[in-house]
Amino acid sequence: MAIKLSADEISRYQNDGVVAPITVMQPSVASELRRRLESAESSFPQIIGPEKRNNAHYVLACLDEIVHHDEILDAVECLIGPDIILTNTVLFIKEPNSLHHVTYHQDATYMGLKPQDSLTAWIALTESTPENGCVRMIRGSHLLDIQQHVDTFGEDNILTRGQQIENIDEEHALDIELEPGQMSLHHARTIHGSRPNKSANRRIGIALQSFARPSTRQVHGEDYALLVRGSDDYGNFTKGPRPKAEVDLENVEFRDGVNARLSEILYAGAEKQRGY
Ligand SMILES: O=C(O)CCC(=O)C(=O)O
Repeated sequence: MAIKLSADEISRYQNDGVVAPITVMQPSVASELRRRLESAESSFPQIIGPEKRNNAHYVLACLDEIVHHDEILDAVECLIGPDIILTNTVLFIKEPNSLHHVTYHQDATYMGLKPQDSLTAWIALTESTPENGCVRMIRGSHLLDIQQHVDTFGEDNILTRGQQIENIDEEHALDIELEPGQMSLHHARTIHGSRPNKSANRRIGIALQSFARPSTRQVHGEDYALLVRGSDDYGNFTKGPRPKAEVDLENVEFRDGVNARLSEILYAGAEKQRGY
C-alpha cells in the first residue's frame, strides 16, 4: 500500500471527523470521468438522474473505476485497515442556480450500520466551492452521539427524508473546498450539510457511502456491498457484480433491487417515501 495520508491528516480525521482536501487524481482524469458520466446521463436518463442517483456504480464503468480507485482506497485503508467493503454510492449533483441543498445531518442516523465507524469519501468531479454549495462540516461532531433529526421532506432538500438537526451552531462549520480530482473523508457521525448552488455551473460530487470493515453489520436485515480491497471473513453483505461494459444494462435489475432494499433501510419508520 502506498501510504496516502500523513500522520497529520490521520489525526485531523480522528479529531475533527473530516479530512480534506486529498488529491486522488489529476484534474484531467476527473474531467474525463465527468465526460463519461454526463454522456451516460444524457443517453440513459431512465438509469441515471435526480431520482436515479443511488448505486449507479453497478451499471456505469466510470463510477466502478472510481470506487476501485487505488489512491482513494489507499487513503481509506489508512483509517479503517486493509479489508474494505463499500455499501452504496450516491451522486450528489447540484444544477446551476438551483435551490437544492442538504440540511445538517449525521449519515449514521438511518444507515443501520453497526458499529458506526464507517466513513464516506466524497469525490469532486467539478470544483466544489462556497458559491456552488460545497459540503460544510461541523468539526468534532463525530464524537457526539446521534442527535435528534426531524423529517422535513423539504421540496428542495436532496436528502431522502429532508432530515435535519435543528439549531446547529455554524460558527465551527468548515467549508470543504475541493478541486476536480480531490476528495474529502468524513466519519459516519460527522454533522454536515450544504447550501444551494448559486453559480452558473454544475457541482458534481460522488459520495462513496459507506466504506466499512467487513465485520460491520447491517442491523435492518440483508444488505449489499462490494469487497473493494483485501478479504472478507464475515460474509455479512451479499456481494454485487461489476459492470462489464461502459453502461452495463444487464446489471440494471440488480441495481434496482439494491436501491429498493436501501430505501427500506433509509425510510424505516418514515411517514412517507420519495422516489429516491
Ligand atoms: O453533496 C452534498 O452536498 C451533501 C453530501 C452528503 O450529505 C454526504 O456525502 O453524506
